[in-house]
Amino acid sequence: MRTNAYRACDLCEAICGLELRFEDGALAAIHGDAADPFSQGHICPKGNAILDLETDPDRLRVPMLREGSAWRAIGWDEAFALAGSRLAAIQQAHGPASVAAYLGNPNVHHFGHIAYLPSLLRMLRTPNIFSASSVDQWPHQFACAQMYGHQFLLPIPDIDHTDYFLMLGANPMASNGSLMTAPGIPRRLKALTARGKLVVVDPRRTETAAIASQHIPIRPGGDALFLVALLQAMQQVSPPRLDAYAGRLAGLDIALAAINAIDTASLEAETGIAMHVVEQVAREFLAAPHAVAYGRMGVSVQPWGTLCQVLLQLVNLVSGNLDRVGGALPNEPAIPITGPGTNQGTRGRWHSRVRGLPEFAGELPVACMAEEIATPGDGQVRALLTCAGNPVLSTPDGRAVDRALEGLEFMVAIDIYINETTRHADLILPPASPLTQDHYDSIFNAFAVRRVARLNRALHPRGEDERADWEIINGLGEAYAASAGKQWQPLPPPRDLIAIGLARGDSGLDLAALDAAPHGLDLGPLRPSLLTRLQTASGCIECEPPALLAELERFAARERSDNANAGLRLIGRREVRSNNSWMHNAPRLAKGKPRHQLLMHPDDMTARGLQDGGRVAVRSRIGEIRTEVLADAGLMPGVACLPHGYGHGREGIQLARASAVPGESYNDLTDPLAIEGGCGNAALNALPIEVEALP
Ligand SMILES: Nc1nc2c(c(=O)[nH]1)N[C@H]1C(S)=C(S)[C@@H](COP(=O)(O)OP(=O)(O)OC[C@H]3O[C@@H](n4cnc5c(=O)[nH]c(N)nc54)[C@H](O)[C@@H]3O)O[C@H]1N2
Ligand SMILES: Nc1nc2c(c(=O)[nH]1)N[C@H]1C(S)=C(S)[C@@H](COP(=O)(O)OP(=O)(O)OC[C@H]3O[C@@H](n4cnc5c(=O)[nH]c(N)nc54)[C@H](O)[C@@H]3O)O[C@H]1N2
Ligand code: SF4
Ligand SMILES: [Mo]
Repeated sequence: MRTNAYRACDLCEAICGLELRFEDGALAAIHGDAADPFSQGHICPKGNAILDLETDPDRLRVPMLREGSAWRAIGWDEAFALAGSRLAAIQQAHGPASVAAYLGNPNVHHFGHIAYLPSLLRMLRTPNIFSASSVDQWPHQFACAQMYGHQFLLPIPDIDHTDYFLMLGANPMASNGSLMTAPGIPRRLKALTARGKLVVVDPRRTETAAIASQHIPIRPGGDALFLVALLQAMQQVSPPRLDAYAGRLAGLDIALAAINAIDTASLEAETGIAMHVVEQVAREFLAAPHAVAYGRMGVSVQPWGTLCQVLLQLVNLVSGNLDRVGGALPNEPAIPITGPGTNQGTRGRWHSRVRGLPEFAGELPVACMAEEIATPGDGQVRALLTCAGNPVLSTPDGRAVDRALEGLEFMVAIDIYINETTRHADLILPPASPLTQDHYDSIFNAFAVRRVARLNRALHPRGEDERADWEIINGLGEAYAASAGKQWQPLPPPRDLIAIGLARGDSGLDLAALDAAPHGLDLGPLRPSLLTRLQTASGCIECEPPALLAELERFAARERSDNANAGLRLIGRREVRSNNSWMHNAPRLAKGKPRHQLLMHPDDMTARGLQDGGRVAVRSRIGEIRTEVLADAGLMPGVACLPHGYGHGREGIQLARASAVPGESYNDLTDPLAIEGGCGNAALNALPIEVEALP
């Protein structure tokens, strides 16, 4: 018997609606859901790979206990009791800070993780909480926290209504969009380039740059200077257009004066971009009926991440496109993530023990996690909880993270695989398939380019010996509380928490309304709401946030490197068929030609005597990896490009398919000391490297 079921894909931020066909109860095929008003049938190869995830023989279903290098299945009660008592005992002996937590990217994609973890983490009372956010979007959140008073008052580019889209350091044709949930990026960008102009600023001619109206190659790390020059040029064309913000701006004059004081004479030498190109962008941006500037990974995980994100907000502001249709404006999600009782984006309430890095939003920068584990002394981290994270492949100096994890007294991982990170765990607690769980996308609906809502209902019950993600957190919470002499209030199932979340909002939606719309609901386009929702103490947009002047000062004193002779800089890339570090075990994605290679400009290869396809050693201050190099004339000379998330050759991982995928880890090269100055986000891109031919 055939049945169809509908659910949003939870693998990336695009939240495409899927039609899942079951035959005799077994998942048989997946298509894009044409009736989803938001995604309109869009699906990418990863959406189809859910078929592989569901049947993956390496996927764990029951708790696994490590004994030496062997793994043994154990019961859930035994597993919870062991984890709870070990974490509590270590804290009793060494204090609350001795237990740390690392939360990875998929947490944000599962209601059963994201809505439940905070209670558990609060009970642990540890300052040592780390996540993938500090190798990702922290500067974006930090800029918004400082300027608008909330880390999630995050203006989203109104991709469907803008006429001029200035895009820095993002490749949505491969990533499907980020902090811009927009399923069907190809369709949306095609409409944009037909209606107006897409300008991509990127060191590589990416898949997105290739379809853009204009590609402006930029030297990695050059964006801050480019944006300073752009803001200066915009003021030459027109005075700031501020009518819409009357009475609601603080410090703009000071900010612009500081920006205007920056010397841009070295623009072309440092960025590779000529001043007349900047002037052209300034004119066109201001002439367009609606325009928006947006920057993602390429500008956040580099040395000037926060500065770039603040400058981007200012570009939208002074052109009058902030909080305006066709510009950048925050979503008003049905389940609010801003407003009273939410974390606005605290700062500096505590500092990391070893390097003294300040907390942001309740977390410390993950670039300092390994040293907190490896450095002896009072407050040393001795036990770790990871949830849906693979820091060995995803965070700076992965080999140091590897060694640090090896030295832990106890590690428990909520994860579905025995991989590069979880192989160090004493205990792995695997959640049941997400398809067995009710899910509401509380995060990506909030970053969507339209106001949308969708309840994803469980498609079948979990196996009897399996546990849902939220049940695991309850189990862990209860067992830890019992050992630590604390109280754990078990959290109700997702449907109940989703209903509570909806009731906190003002969309008027409830569970019944969502249940009645299995393909999701479209509530309309983005609307201006930022000015009425500002959460700054002044009630104004803080145009001159503390980070800006400090960062501009540091920027003015930067070491200038001349594009022409500054050596090679490494940048990353994403590719349609991979998802960070964890989907190379899916045959549908891993098949076909290898995709792990280093890309270099042919001139740079010739200068080093490198052969197309040849083996090379890539070295940074931190380490060396070996891989193959391919010529790519679409890269700026002086730039090399490597995807992250490879390196499955490490011992002891149980991923039959992924282990056979070639490629080493980008983050065996990245430098934990390379963090941007605003909030401590890792500067993974613009990494100085050397490349040498191997025999
Ligand atoms: N050099 C370089 N490094 C990068 C980046 C880069 O561009 N360049 N990108 C950074 C970015 S943006 C991110 S978000 C991070 C990601 O960093 P991480 O989140 O640490 O890494 P992932 O590869 O997403 O690993 C996800 C983990 O979750 C597990 N998992 C998958 N599904 C589930 C589930 O449903 N439940 C549970 N409990 N576990 C699950 C997987 O087995 C895997 O262990 O990487 C960062 N690292
Ligand atoms: N297929 C696929 N999709 C994904 C993911 C995946 O792993 N695979 N990961 C998901 C996650 S966790 C995230 S956070 C998003 C990220 O989504 P995006 O940010 O759109 O993705 P990236 O490919 O990292 O894009 C960064 C771009 O910045 C460029 N770049 C590097 N350095 C610089 C620089 O100094 N200046 C400028 N201007 N550009 C620079 C790179 O060439 C690259 O094109 O993607 C998500 N979607
Ligand atoms: S674009 Fe993202 S949400 Fe859509 S099918 Fe692909 S992975 Fe899933
Ligand atoms: Mo990410």
